[in-house]
Amino acid sequence: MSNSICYRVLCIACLFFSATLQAQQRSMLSINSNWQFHKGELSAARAGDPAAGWETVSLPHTWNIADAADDEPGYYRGPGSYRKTLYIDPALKGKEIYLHFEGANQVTDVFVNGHKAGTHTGGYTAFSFPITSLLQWADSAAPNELLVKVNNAHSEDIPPLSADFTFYGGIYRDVYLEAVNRVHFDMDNNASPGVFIATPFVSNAYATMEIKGVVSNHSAAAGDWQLETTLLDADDEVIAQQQSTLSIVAGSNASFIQSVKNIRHPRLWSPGDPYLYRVITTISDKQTGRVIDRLSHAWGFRWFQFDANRGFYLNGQPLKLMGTNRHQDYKGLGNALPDALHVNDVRLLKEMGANFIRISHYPQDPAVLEACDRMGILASVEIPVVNRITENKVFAANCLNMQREMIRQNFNHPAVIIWTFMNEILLVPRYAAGSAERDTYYRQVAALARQLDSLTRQEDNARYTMIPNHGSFDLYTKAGITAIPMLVGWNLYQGWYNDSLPDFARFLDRHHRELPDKPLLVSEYGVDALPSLHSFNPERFDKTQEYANRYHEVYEKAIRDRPFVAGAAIWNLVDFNSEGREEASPHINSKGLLSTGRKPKDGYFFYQSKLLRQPYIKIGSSAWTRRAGIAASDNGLYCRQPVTIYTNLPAVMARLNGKKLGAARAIDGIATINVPFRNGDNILEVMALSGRDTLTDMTSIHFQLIPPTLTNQQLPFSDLHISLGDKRFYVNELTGEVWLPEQPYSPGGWGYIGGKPFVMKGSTRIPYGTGKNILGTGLDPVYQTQRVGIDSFRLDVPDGRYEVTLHFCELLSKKERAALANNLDAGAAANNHFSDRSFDVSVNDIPAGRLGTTNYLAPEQSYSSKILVDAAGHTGIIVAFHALKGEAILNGIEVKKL
Ligand code: GCB
Ligand code: CA
Repeated sequence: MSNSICYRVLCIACLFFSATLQAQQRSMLSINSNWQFHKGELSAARAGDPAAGWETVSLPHTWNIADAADDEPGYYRGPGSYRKTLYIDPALKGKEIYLHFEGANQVTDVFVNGHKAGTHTGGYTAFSFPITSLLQWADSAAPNELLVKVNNAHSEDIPPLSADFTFYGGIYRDVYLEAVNRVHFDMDNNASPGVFIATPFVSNAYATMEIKGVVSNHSAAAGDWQLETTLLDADDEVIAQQQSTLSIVAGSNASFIQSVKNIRHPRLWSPGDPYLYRVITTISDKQTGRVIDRLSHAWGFRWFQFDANRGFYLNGQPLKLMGTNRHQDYKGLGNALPDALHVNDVRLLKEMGANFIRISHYPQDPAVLEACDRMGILASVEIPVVNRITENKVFAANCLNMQREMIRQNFNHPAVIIWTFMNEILLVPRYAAGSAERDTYYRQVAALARQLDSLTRQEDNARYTMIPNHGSFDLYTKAGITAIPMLVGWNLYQGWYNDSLPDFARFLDRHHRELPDKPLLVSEYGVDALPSLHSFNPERFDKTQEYANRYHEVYEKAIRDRPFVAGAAIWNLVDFNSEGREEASPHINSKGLLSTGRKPKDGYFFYQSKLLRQPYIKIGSSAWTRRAGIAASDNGLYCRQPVTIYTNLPAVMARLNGKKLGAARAIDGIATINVPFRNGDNILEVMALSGRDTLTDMTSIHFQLIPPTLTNQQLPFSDLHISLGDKRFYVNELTGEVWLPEQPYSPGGWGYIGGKPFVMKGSTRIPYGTGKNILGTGLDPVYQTQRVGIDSFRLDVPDGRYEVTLHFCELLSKKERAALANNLDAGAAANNHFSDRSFDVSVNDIPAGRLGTTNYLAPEQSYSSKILVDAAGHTGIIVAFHALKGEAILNGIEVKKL
């Protein structure tokens, strides 16, 4: 009998035993259904009373879905209570019962039958409390009252203190009831599995494995137990086995180490072949052989190394780590996602061709790392110490505790290669610049960083440590922060928040020159992109898809060209909620490659074409299927606009409505075709040859073609939407209407007369308009830009009846207006943008309101008005402005023929 057959027999025997004895081992039952939730201080009323503010909910749950997305500044941060009646199966009598929470934000108190079971601090790590002694037992399932108080109020003692994301409150991950025998693997170690797998040596030829853990004997008697570790391959063949005996006195713990030596020719785990073995560890009764506890973990054999000159190596091969960061929230769900959506994100990352994820800025649902193990994505995980610290012992203890929890809870994931802590920790420092307190503060930050780093190395000597800094090289090197971790991460936004695009590469080279021994990762780089905003002359901070594309092209190349850059993680895989953000998309940080509902933007396709090994072709701006533009001439009824095609093949050919358009060479993965769009639907097909195969993609783009002369007979006027003070096209995703950038009036056509675009004085961000959240509208980009000092707006439309909608918004807050009024120098006063205003508007001589800062134009509040007018006598539509005080303004205009 060959060895493998022998093992098979053994295995079948195991299966037989495990089937009959399953009930005696541990059980883990989710208890997500049928909770009662009350927002606010605990109400005295019994759960189930809607009048007292109790509602029935299921977990995962958060109480901030609505208020994190609405226009009221802020969101509820305070207490919330959950109650549930637990019916404990009488079959569990004699077992030890634990409640296991995968995560609740951020301080949680758990009570069972009125008695405190425990408190947990921190919103992103798991916790588990023994509740056996608090339970009531009966012969039928006995009711037990569970009360969970959660509080997401700000605390100076708990990280994160400040960060660019929303701290959704609630029990937002799964909760389990666990039952174990009195003798079991340690259940009281930071909600970890109590057993830790390491592979001290791995090579192609052989590997060693070490299992460390603790067995608890909570029974009344001392005894001997058999401990066994079995390594199975993916076909359930036993590869190795290790046994030992453990004697433990009653009521105590015993630690153990099992070493499996000489695992021959392990099949290595890698992104290309994420091969998983299974490690099964059991405790059995020495006399009867009965299995009393059993843990099962997937494990992959791999070895890795970071080098300051040559980058990252996996299993002896160079591998550039390319991937993204990831936040855990989702459109309409806040942070309360079902597991499947977490897994879906990892799949989307994998399908992009990525091999790396920075799980930022906090540990996430266990489903994420499980998916990374399975799909072959290398990972960094971190605790949420972001922007600043508090200089006290409690804060430090909370940081250290979170780091320990994170490491122990996630230790058994082969995907993890980096433990991270402290994101951009000098971004929001305390005390005045240059003060002695500031210096002391910096020293305290460095001291805490050293504590976290050494704790991490003690806990796990096989992974690397990393601190990601913001792009202030001198600040971090002088504060000693770059010297502490094994890897330095930089979050770089040159060409976005600061400097220009080429400064990114300069920064990387500077690190390599000045810190030649420190391996470097670009732990973040990214750019806001709204698939609804487009420009053919993109500018920094205009939020257009096109500027974002340029940014990614420059960054990707700089990273690719530098072998010393071990890896890079785009900020972010997904758009995410950051309640305090005012943007073209309020409350959303739109640097994701996918929208909050996981629709891909161009960046996603761009990286697919760069990272996927198989031939690839994709038409860019897939969401830009509604376009508009002005025809070349009144006879040439088409409008040429560029369309980007992502491909890793040398050239593409295109067809429009079945007719050949010609070919374009792909330069560094991108081919651009100038498409002569006709009015209406345009079917665009692109193809590229890959050996004998032809790859294709196609799309249908609806084009609203506007003739230069609005009375053009061939293209009768229907409607126009124009954003004043704007250089971008904006697609209203709800209605499909396309807003055009403004243009000056020319006879026969349309446009403004007089004035200039609004510019936010002193802003380093968008070069025109503002990024503020405009209240009372979903058309923020239209309202955020404005023409100031406008005399009139004319459209030489044919005679007929029209609906004209005018959009206005005062773009400065009261405070800004006051500040500017006080500081006005002679020059500024002359072109007085910022004084109070009052002006009359009329449309074809019909009064359309006296508007001003004392009536409808409240700061940052949208105001729009619709008016019906007739155009007659071939004079079209004239919207006239007459300023009484300050300057007249207009933010947007829509004209529809009735
Ligand atoms: C960063 C932060 C991240 C922000 C990001 C941004 O550097 O680490 O939390 O969300 O920049 O978009 O500004
Ligand atoms: Ca506008």
